[in-house]
Amino acid sequence: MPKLDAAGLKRRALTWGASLVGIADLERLVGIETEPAELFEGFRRAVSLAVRLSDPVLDQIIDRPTPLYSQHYQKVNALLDELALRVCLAIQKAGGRALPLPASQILDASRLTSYLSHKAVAVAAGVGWQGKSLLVVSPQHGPRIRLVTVLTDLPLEPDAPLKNRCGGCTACTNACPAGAILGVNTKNHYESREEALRFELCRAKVLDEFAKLPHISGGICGVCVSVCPFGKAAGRKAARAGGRGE
Ligand code: B12
Repeated sequence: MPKLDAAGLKRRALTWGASLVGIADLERLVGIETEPAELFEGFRRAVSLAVRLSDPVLDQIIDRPTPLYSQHYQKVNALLDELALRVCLAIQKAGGRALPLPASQILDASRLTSYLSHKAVAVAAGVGWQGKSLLVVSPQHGPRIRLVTVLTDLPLEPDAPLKNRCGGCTACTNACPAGAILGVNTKNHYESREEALRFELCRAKVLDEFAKLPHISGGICGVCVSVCPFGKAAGRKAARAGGRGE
């Protein structure tokens, strides 16, 4: 049986098109909502994979989603699902069990939830911190990443979570077209999404208004993704120098 360790799996995922990869110890995620409740049974780790979005596509988003972003969103979701499948197959070939979860499938349309929160996994896997926008903000690309998760029983070396670096920034709060982001910081993660977001305002803007715009499919907006200084070129430079938000 070929041996597969965390470093080897990460190397392979990066060559398949992942931009960031982290490993979460499922112990860190005990108690999060999953569907079904026993989703983690028989698994020990979650592999969090992120694909970076195109900067020019995101830079065009000012106060609503664009048709270009709508198309990009679908293609990135397809790549994420393929990455999760490839990681699953590599783990199975090494003798492990692996469960790839879909990038963007909504299971409960009234509560707007899925199998599990890819953001919670990414935070536990050290891919980024949970920002005031409720999004995962990575040091390398800010929130300009989309996420997917693969559960496994392989005892891969887990990564450590990152420190929140939003600091006093109010960019997402000021820009949100729904006025939904409260601007409350969190040290590790929010206990409920209502702690960070007037959820109903976000939902109504995205699903009742933006989803009816021409050439826009799926529940997309992108404004809080676009404005985050960590995702912009200048913010990335400052983040590398350790200067922003600390
Ligand atoms: C349903 C859904 C929506 C709904 C509801 C959004 C919401 N705020 O919950 C709607 C359609 C409105 C929506 C909007 C958006 N979405 Co959306 N959405 C999802 C989806 C499919 C399911 C989310 C879910 O089940 N949430 C359930 C709640 C309860 O979980 P949660 O808020 O994520 O986390 C909770 C707990 O897990 C816990 N927690 C969080 N972190 C941690 C960490 C640890 C260690 C622990 C113990 C607990 C913990 O606290 C939270 C509050 O209870 C996910 C994909 C997925 N499967 O994750 C994408 C996802 C969250 N969406 C995403 C994006 C980008 C967006 C939009 C920007 C739209 C767009 N694409 O342009 C907006 C942003 C809105 C916002 N600021 O939150 C990305 C986020 C990427 C990132 N960088 O963070 C995801 C992950 C899709 C993806 N595959 O990348 N979305």
